Amino acid sequence: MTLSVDKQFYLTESLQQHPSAFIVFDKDLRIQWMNNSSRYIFNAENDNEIEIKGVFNVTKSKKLHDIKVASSFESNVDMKLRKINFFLRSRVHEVPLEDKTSFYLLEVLTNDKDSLEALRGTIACLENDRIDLAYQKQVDLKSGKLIGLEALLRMRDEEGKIIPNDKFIPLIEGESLFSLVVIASLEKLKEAFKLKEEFDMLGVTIYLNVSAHTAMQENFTKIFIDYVKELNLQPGELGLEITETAELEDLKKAGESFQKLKDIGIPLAIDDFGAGYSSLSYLRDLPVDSVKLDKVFAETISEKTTSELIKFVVSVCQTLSLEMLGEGIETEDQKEKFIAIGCPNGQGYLMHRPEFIADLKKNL
Ligand code: G
Ligand code: MN
Repeated sequence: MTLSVDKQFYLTESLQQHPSAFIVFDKDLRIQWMNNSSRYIFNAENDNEIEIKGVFNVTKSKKLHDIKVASSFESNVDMKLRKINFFLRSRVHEVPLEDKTSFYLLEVLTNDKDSLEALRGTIACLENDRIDLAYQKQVDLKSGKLIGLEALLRMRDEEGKIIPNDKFIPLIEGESLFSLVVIASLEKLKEAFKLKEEFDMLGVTIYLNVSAHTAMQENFTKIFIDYVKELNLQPGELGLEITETAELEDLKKAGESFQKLKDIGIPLAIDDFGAGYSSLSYLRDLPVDSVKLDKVFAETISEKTTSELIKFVVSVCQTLSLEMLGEGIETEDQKEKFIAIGCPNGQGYLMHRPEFIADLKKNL
């Protein structure tokens, strides 16, 4: 099939109002046209705010120009949007023209409305410095001693209101854009390490949440290795909580990435254990140091089934030499029950509500 120049015009015109984001570029990767949806996501008035720096065929991991492309292929497109660089999962369609040239139609793969909204919202937060962290204490339940701080991502909308994490994160996890959120978080996290020096919090681990999906991204481990070096962090000072909101296909590969992190002294905790996708196979395939029991268990700890399940996890952790922490502890009664069952550590509103750095500083 070839397309005459006027038909090319009609094709692009018909995509103008399409809900998916489309960008047209030529063989030299010059952007020629974007539809309204693209302009919306990237908040771009002008085509020159976006650059396509490379197009990588996902299946063959080759550059567009190295191979004879099929008429449509899945691709990672290396993009620059104003000042930020990221890869975007896309489908690229090659459309041959009558004059034997082609043009290329990039279709952003996250194309349901919520995903596009998440993409747009995240880009806006990144560009406008609307990414912050709140901190919640983790304690030894018996003594109350501070053992860790969990840094919780807090993104804000244009009006400064907190965007609920489940609105964006599950939808952009695994996108390279999410690595930029991690980088922005690490920048913010430096404030916590400063605090750590000021307040002599030896032995307190500061945990950041990441998804195993994010960890699968290349460069991801490098970001952390560089960070640990830059801040001269000692083993155990920075930890990661591995959260999962989607099924992970290649746990083994994730495990290999995580091993590299462990090797530089970053302890790993399985987050929300026992709920959603955070399953027993995580304990088998990921080199973890601790287990954080999902808060549903705290909620129903008075029920026999729940307390038996917690006992089971306590025993698994003991056998595998893993630390264990109960999440979502809101009452004295829940806390006492966790202690009685043998869960050593805890976190929850009873002990501490998440606070931004300035307030945390006052309460240390
Ligand atoms: O997935 P993860 O466990 O990282 O999520 C932690 C979230 O749970 C945070 O957003 C935090 O504000 C919230 N949280 C922390 N402690 C409690 C608690 O005691 N009860 C409830 N309902 N939520 C909590
Ligand atoms: Mn967590």
